[in-house]
Amino acid sequence: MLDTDVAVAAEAATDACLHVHADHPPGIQLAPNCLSIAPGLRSLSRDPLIEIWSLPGTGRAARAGTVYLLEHEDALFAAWHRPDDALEANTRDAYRDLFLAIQARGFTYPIRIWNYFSRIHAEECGLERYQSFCIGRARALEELGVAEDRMPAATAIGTGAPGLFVYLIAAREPGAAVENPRQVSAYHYPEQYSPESPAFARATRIETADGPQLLLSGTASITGHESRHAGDCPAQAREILANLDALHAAAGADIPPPAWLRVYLRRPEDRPDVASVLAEHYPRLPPLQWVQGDVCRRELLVEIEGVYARTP
Ligand code: 3EB
Repeated sequence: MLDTDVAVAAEAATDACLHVHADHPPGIQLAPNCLSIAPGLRSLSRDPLIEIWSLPGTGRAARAGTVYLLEHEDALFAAWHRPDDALEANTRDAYRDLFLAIQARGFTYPIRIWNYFSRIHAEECGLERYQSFCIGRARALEELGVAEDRMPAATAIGTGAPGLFVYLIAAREPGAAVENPRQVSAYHYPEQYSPESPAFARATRIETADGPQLLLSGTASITGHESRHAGDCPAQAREILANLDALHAAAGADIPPPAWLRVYLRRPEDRPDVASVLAEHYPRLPPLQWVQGDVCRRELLVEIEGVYARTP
């Protein structure tokens, strides 16, 4: 069982946990049964503990150089951070180090990956840093022999914290990659967005003891491969919801409704408009969480990710 939540009041201290904190000094901490990551995000909600993944029972904490691990019988949490800003080289190192670490422990398949780095639109070696990130990731996957269409759901968001954070959840069996019929697969984007295409699935479907779950990638106002509704945040939010509904349909009728959604806003002042769009769309609004973050294309103002899972 893989339990997910945006925040809970109290969880049993006996569970192996992956915690993500906003508003904390950026870094990674490894306690005996908990891997805590503060990737430099700014929360627009009150609770700075923005994400919890838990597995019943104990996990084994280990550190191998820049890789922090919490290994449980059923899953492996892994995180990587380097505060310097050479993004292409850092990304290549992060993916190589993380994939070798999970493979060595028998958790060969990442089912969800998060990437956060600073100055996402700044130039580095003649490219926008998001493109440097895509190149570093592609090079590492090439070296590792991992095909881009084998990759899981992911997030890549610009923050204010220097350096690069990558963390993931890995399993012994692969999840099922789900693509969105309204969008070109990211790994087939034309070259105009990046010399090396982004390697991620639109969502990962996993089977748990509590039933199937759908782990959504960060989803933006893109159809085909093009950004839609430049500058119009509410219209972008509506396009995203159409994308989420299409993904839900593609993933299977047995997938439950969203257990929670996280909204990344480039401009915090867009929150009331986006909140209205969400409230109109969902008959029962899932728990929402609001975070400041820069989406990888300048014209995109909002991105949404989350988990579809049965809730108690
Ligand atoms: C997009 O659909 C928006 O490069 O890992 C979303 C999620 C985006 C993950 C990534 C990029 C990534 O292209 C951007």
